[in-house]
Amino acid sequence: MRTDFQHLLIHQDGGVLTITMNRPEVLNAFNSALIDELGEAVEAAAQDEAVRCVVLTGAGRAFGSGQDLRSLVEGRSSGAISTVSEHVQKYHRVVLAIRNMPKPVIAAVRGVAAGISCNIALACDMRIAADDARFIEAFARIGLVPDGGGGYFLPRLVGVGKAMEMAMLADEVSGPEAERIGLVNKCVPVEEFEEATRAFAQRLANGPTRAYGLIKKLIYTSAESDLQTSLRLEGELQDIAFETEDHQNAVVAFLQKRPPKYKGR
Ligand code: T3D
Repeated sequence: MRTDFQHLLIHQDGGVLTITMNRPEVLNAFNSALIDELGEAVEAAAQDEAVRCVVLTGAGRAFGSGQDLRSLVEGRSSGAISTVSEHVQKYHRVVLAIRNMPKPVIAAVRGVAAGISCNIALACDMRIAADDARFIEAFARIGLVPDGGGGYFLPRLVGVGKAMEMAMLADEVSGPEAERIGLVNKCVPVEEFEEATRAFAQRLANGPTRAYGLIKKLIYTSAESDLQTSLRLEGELQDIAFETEDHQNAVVAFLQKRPPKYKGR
């Protein structure tokens, strides 16, 4: 995949691809170029077999401060943004690319994750936060509703009552509180954040990638379906997993009393 983006840093270490949103002077707020580049990079990562886990993070002291409000105002007055629902579709491309990618995507959040940046973190499969993280559903502060899938992800992660509170009051949720309410998978001291993220991502990148893709499909589809449908799907997906090299080798490894080594196929 290409690496010469204007507002993204791309780094590959083994099977881990780290995508860093890089506009630190505005806490990685999204202008149109950043949204488009992120959509392109996530889609390319999905196609790249050398990538077995994606980490999405922000440069500097923040994950992201949401939509760049200066460019929103400019886009509105120049006519570049005609309807906001049309503009929001650019974010939908990113959200759908993350969810449809057949491998794990982790958001690594230090500092603030506000507005659409918060919701893009929620679209990821898992989240690791530093203890200086600040999650803010900032939309209501400027009289908007959560977009980028916030109305979908929030109640599923933290329950309806907490989702209402976060969306309406738009108060900050700290990293430790985010872990307590299930908004993030784990929160670590800021000085351990980089190493903890690296270890978490490396572990996933060394796992059975095909099975992980099938697990994503099973869990996300099951959240929307009845038990009968989910049981049927798990059978179909298990047929696929059963034929993978990783499954067959892992069973042999177990019987030979040695740890498995997954190749992602
Ligand atoms: O277009 C559409 O499709 C509509 C969809 C909208 C989706 C959304 O994301 S709505 C929510 C938009 N975001 C916000 O409302 C958050 C605005 N920012 C803040 O409230 C605060 O900056 C933070 C709470 C995020 C962080 O506060 P703090 O004190 O840590 O930092 P700061 O000093 O406020 O910000 C540092 C700089 O970043 C500052 O610039 P300066 O003064 O150093 O030149 C600030 O203006 C800039 N900045 C921060 N957020 C944004 C921003 N510039 C443009 N847009 C931002 N969103």
